[in-house]
Amino acid sequence: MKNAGIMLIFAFMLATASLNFSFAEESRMIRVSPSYEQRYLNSTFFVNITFSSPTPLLAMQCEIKYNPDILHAIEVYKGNAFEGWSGDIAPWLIEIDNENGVIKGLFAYSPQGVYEGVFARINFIGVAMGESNIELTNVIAGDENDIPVNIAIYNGSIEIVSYPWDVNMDGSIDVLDMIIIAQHWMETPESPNWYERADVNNDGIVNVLDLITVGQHFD
Ligand SMILES: [Ca+2]
Ligand SMILES: [Ca+2]
Repeated sequence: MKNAGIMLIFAFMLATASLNFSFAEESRMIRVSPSYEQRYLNSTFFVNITFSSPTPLLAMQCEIKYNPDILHAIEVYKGNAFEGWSGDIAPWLIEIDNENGVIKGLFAYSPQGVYEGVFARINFIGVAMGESNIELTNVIAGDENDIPVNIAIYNGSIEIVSYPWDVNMDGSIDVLDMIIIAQHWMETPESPNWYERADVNNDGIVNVLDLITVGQHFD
């Protein structure tokens, strides 16, 4: 009876040990945040590179890839997690290459180690319609015991869409958008030349209300 009790405790300890282990492995991650979001053409926005780890990380580095036909990176900023930042001690290392869609030279470190937070913030602009992956590559992170540590990578994507009132999707809200509405005047989804984008307010008919919506958003 006593042996059975000990066996039970032993089995329980084994089970929790393996649980802890798998939890630790899965919870150390670096992540593109947001994982997916829609943004408007010609708008600027931030993408964060965040991380979390069951052991304090002393340092991290990575590169970031994106589709330069859809996104351009404007600037990279230090996150709130680590103390030291490549942009502060070696700004010449940070390279934003909007021809090839890659950001290089990002690293950060803290002597006492950090568990989680924002590694870097990237300011992008959407330059064309479509979806771009944002991929983390050449990720290296280290804690007190291991360099590198195993770390799961979660990439993200941004889809660039246009405002409904940018009828011709050229990034400007002007008289050209009004002309398209005029070309489809009083048409409905049953009309042979129905053009959904001309129905800016999405009420099933192209009329003066659509003109007003465009006019309210003129550049
Ligand atoms: Ca337009
Ligand atoms: Ca309408």
